[in-house]
Amino acid sequence: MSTLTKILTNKEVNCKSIWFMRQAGRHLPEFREVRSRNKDFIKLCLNSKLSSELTLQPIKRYNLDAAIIFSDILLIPYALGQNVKFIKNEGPSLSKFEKEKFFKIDKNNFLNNLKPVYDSIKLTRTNLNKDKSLISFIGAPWTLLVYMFDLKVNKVKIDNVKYNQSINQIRNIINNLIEFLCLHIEKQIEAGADVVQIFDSWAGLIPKENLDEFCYKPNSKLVDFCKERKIPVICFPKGLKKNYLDFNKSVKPDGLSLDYELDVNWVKANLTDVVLQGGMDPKFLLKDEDDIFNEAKKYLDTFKNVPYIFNLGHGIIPETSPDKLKKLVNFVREYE
Ligand code: 1CP
Repeated sequence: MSTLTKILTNKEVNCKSIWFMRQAGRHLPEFREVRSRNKDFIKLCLNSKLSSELTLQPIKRYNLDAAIIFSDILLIPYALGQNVKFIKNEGPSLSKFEKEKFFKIDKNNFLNNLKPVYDSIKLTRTNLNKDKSLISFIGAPWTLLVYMFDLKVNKVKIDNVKYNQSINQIRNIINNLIEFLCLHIEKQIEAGADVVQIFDSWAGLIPKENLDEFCYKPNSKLVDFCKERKIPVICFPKGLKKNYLDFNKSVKPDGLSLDYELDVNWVKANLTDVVLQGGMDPKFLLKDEDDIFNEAKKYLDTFKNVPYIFNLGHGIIPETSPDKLKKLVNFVREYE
């Protein structure tokens, strides 16, 4: 059993487990090398052999306790018929959402589009040591909506979606997404993933009065789906601030990934009955070693007597030096 599974299922305390969000990707020269030869990012994600190789790159370099499959949350809108492009230095750009297409897509068609992800998981599992976890992931429905409707730009646009699309329409889209996300989770588990992480990276944009409906309930359905299959599940509802408390009470995931805005003492006092993960601001990795270690120490000391997985409060920033990250891994492993 991996250290990650031990902590998530047995709530083990003082068991060290380390992995990083976005551990595979742009901060690694070996990733940039592969990427430079593969200009189409979606195609790269759907190349089982390469995506498996990319998944294992950070394991080889840092000997982390878990690999996270190299894929993207936006493969879901892609597999549901929306065109997805990644523009250099700008991020993702999706073609206009087409309601008729979205509600018409057939399940077999959807799974067929994503088959290379499942093949990549199978391939990775055979090459990954048994004592390491293989994490699969999805984006939560709200976060997918943010990209599907291009809502990130400003808050006015979020109100637009609320009032232009009727609330009923949003409900239908979210419910349809949940069905397809469950299928995707199921196939990833069948292929050999042993932990699921749900990224609700834009949960912080949801107006308070809609949190239950757009965030807690959808996450809860996805968490229950994993629990029924006895697969540990970690949620990352980024930006919720003190609403992390209500999220934890209503969703009850096995693990809760902390973002870098949360105060560690508030977390320790309020987020109980759940395994905690992460929290440290990834920007610290751009500072001196002493600053990095002092910040890591804060998390390790505060969460010494509770089940805790070391990670960051969001993904690794592309400018991060792999040498510094390696030093952080060594520091965490050796710290008592
Ligand atoms: O241009 C490039 O080279 C592509 C960069 C890249 C990579 C390496 C993107 C584009 N996605 C990924 C892989 C990826 N995405 C992983 C792989 C495994 C790992 O963690 O190492 C994961 C888990 C994701 C998940 C993801 N994609 C999230 C959730 C996590 C988070 O960071 O909040 C989100 C929001 C996305 C969307 C996305 N994909 C890529 C970009 C540039 C973005 C947009 C981020 C934004 O809008 O700020």
